[in-house]
Amino acid sequence: MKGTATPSFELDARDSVPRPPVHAAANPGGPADGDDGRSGTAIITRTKPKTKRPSLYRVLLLNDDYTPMEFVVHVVEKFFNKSQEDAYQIMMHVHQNGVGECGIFTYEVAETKVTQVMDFARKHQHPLQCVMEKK
Ligand code: TYC
Repeated sequence: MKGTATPSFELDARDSVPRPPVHAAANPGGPADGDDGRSGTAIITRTKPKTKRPSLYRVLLLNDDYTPMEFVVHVVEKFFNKSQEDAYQIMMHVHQNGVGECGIFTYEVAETKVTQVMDFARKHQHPLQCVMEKK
């Protein structure tokens, strides 16, 4: 918008800091609506802090016929911070149902988990698959 004659509205969704409105006293000769009285531009100020909840992603393990059960239990403990008992239940759920959830995370954390699990499985030459899906 800079350098054009088009009215510009500077409203940053990430800006959660409320700012005082532009008023006439700080805006000599202009009305109290943010118009600078000169170039036809205006600044809209947010009064209510606007927060956005991040999208969440399930991280899933897929069953296969070759990865040892103990290896899957270890993966779930190591990368998803589960107890041995919870990790065993998750592994058995995947073994019996074909797919199962290890945790729910924001995009970047989920992506990191998937990469860590896939790299670890490959390093140990197991075909274990880990994927993420938007909730
Ligand atoms: N089905 C595998 C076996 O019988 C065990 C297994 C469980 C593999 C979960 C992958 O995500 C998995 N050895």
